[in-house]
Amino acid sequence: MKMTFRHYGPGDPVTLEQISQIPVVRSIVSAVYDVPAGGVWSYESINAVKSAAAAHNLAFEVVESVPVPEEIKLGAPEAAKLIDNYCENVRRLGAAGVKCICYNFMPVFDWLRSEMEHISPDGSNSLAYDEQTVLAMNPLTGELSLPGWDESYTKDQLRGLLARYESVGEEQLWKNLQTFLEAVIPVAHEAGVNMAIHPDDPPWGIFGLPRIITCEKNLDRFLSLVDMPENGLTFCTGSLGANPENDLVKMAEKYAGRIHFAHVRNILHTGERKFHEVAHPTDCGSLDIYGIVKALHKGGFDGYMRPDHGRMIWGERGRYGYGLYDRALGAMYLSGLWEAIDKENKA
Ligand code: DNO
Repeated sequence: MKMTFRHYGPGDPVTLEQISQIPVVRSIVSAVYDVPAGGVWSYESINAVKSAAAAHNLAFEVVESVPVPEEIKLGAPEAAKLIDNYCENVRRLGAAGVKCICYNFMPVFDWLRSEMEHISPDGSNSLAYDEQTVLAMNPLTGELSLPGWDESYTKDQLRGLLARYESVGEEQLWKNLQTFLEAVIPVAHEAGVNMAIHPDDPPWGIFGLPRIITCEKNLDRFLSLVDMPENGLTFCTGSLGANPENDLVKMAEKYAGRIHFAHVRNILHTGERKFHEVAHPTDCGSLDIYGIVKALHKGGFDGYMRPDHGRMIWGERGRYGYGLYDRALGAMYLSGLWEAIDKENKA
């Protein structure tokens, strides 16, 4: 297991120096942010991320994300050209030493939350999701302001995009995903890169849009679309765990060999399709983080791990979910679990 930490580039209030001072972290997880989705990343920009990390003794082995443009998810006529661009990015990143690329296949909206500063009794705050609140918002009136969503769409563009998805149901989305994988995975194989799809967050359809990377049955189907080791998963416990029917301990062990990247965080369920994010340890939430890490170890997990969204604690302000302090505590907790489990198994 290789512990990593996400960094959003030069504009991130969390510095590379701070990350390098977390004792267990050896690589950053980052991306090139100066090219819109669908474009080819320049060698200069890729190398700039790499050398900035190297200046702090950090590797740059994981990219999150190379975004998949909507035209690919829609299976639009421009998809073939955009898939070529995507393949070129995979080649360039492989050549630069990147070993793992995280991406997702969620139509229009990336991860969704209804509240950015849910206050806990201890004064910390975190991200929360309440389906009732989300459904009461109309994405077309600008009421919706969500962390993972590209708000650069104008209302008209968004209306147009949602209309184009009206004819794309789950089965069509599966087909478009298969077309994408059949082109990209052989290139990833050549480039020495593992592709790791991120599950949908939350793992169910929303605003009438299909979502398919949601549960064990669908992960089985996903892995069989192109049955090569490079076609793998980002095992995001908070995303999959939003549905209590997902047995994460079972899934962690079952998929360990195809999990290239683990996003480990905890959430507390407070109602039907209602939860908020909590500190990483098992006792703080509804997910058995110890059981999950143990299952990954048992399954032979050998990929990258990162602490995922943290709370805002100690007065920190910054990018929602991506402050320094609570994620650093998470990195320490997770690597402590890993060390103990690993040593017990070798004893
Ligand atoms: C949330 C993240 C996601 C993730 C993308 C992967 O914090 O895990 O935004 O980066 O969905 O493409």
